Parts: sequence; C-alpha cells; structure tokens
Amino acid sequence: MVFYPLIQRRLFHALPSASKFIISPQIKQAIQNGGPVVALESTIISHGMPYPQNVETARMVESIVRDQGAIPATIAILNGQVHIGLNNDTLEELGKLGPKAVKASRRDLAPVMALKKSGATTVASTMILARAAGIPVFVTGGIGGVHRGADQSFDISADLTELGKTPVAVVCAGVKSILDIEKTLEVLETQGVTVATVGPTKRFPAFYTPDSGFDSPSRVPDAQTAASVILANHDLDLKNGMVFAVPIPEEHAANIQAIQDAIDTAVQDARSHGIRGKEETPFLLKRITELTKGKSLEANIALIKNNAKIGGQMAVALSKLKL
Ligand code: PSU
Ligand code: MN
Repeated sequence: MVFYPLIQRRLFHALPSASKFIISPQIKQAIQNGGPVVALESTIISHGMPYPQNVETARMVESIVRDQGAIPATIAILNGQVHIGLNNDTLEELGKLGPKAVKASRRDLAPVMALKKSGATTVASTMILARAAGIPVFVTGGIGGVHRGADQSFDISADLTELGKTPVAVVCAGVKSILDIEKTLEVLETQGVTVATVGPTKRFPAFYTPDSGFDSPSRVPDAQTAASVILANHDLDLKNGMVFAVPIPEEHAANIQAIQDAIDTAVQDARSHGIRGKEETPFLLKRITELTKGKSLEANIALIKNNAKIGGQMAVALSKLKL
C-alpha cells in the first residue's frame, strides 16, 4: 500500500501545455499554492448576452467571486493565445467582439490557436483549459445538452462528453428547457458524470426556473459538502467532471409559463430559419431575450451571480480541504 504525502491531495498541477498560456501573476501564484481560484467561461460573454450587459455582468461575477475570498479567472483565446484571467481591456475587447469571436468548443481550439484567431470558450473548452492551468472549479450559467429533436439532428453538445473525461467541477443553474432535459440527464449518466443539486431539494433546475421536473441523482446541502465531493472524486482518481446544479433563487425565477412560451416560439423560429449546429444555442438565447422583453436576461444575470457566490465558496472550501 502506498501512502501519498498530503501535498499530493492538491487537486491538480498545471499541465505542460499551460506554460504557453498568459496567466496573471496573481492567478498563477494562487494555483501554485493550491489557493481558491474560480474559472469562468467566455462564450456567455461573446454569444450569450448583448454588449454592454455582457461586460458588466462579467465584471460583477468576478467581483462576487472575490467577495467570497476566491480569485476569478475568465478564460478566452485572443489572437491565438490562451488567456487565463482577463483584465479590463481584454474583457472589453471580447465583449465588443461579441459573436465575431469564434465560439470555440473542443474541436475549435487547435484551429483558433494556430490561425491566431480570437475565440470565446464554451463549457467544454473552458474545462479543458482550466484543467490544463490547474483550476478545479468552474462557474457558468448553464451547460449545453441534448437538443430537442436530437433523435433526428444528432445535436448533442460537446459539453456532455467533455464532462465525461475532464475532471473539473462545473457550477451552473442546470440546463435550459431549450434542450431535452431528460435526455441530457441520461447522457450525463452514460458519461459517468456526477450531477448534484446544491440546496434543500434534489430537483434538477432548469436554468430560468428552479425545478425541471426531474431529480438530480445526488444532492449536497451546501458549498462545503460540494467541495468534499470534488475531493472524493479526485482521491479515487476518477477522471470525470461533475455538475453542481444551483437552482435560481425563487425571487428571481422567471414566470414559468411566459418563459416556456418564449422558449417554444424560439425553438420553432430556429427551425423555420434553418438554424442548426453551433448557431442554435446563441440564436435561441437571443430570441428568448427578445420575446421576454429582457426578462429572461434579468433572470440570466441573477442566476449567474448566485452561481458565482456558491462557486466561490466551493473553491475556498476546497482549498482548505486539500492542503
Ligand atoms: N447555455 C446557456 N448559455 C450559454 C451556453 C449554453 O444557457 O451561454 C453556451 C455555453 O458556452 C455552452 C455552449 O458551453 O453554449 C453550448 O453550445 P453548444 O450547444 O453548441 O455545444
Ligand atoms: Mn450542438
């Protein structure tokens, strides 16, 4: 029986590929010391919200992470270089680029970098780059999933397979009902992904609303317990990722019927405009914002702020546990 020194319980070390990343000194030092760092994605900035709300929200999310005692690291690719942590200027640059930035999932990373393009990272690619940099906790709004009609279109987000093979904990508000939530949970099960609702009930949340009608396979009462689950996954050397689903706070939850109607209309519009593939999620988000006259955007901002709070607490709890 081999006993590992305690220091090896640190979740991960940076991989060699991270030597080429642009990492702020503060983030680098925190990672080296096993301190609390929270990775944040950038497709939500470029393709998920309009300018200037996208930049304002990104800044607010970063400051909420800091309020919990953790360090935010927004991840993006600018002119072919991976940035772990954006500053005021680079965040503004990405926010203004908006959908002109490449929506870069796993398959897009290599061409975006080699061709020196600017790419906003999805959940899948943010996980890859966070893992490479040595960051185990990642906060976002919602993950991608199995699209409605996937039995015909085969449209299943690469986020789900990434969760099956990259050991990063993703804090989100569940998945939107633009997707087929039941099938999304099935694929997560097949991929061996731990899915836990954070809070008093087991209900898996549906992004704008706290209850999708389906149960998560697990539940944790709070961020501290979530951190112990991450550590157990690491101690078993399981390579899969994890989803910690945080329901939107009740006071911010959108009117269920109004949002459902908007989603149904948006999905029909996508079909009639022939929107497919990677364009579908951004199209639906924009259309839902229009149809709800901005109400969905308000809910979106509220839930990501709440996720940032819980994710920041998880990173802090984890850094105490693993040292
Ligand atoms: N779902 C949301 N908001 C988002 C996204 C998904 O509610 O901004 C973004 C995330 O970056 C996610 C990506 O990783 O869309 C999934 O896109 P696709 O379905 O094309 O894999
Ligand atoms: Mn897709």
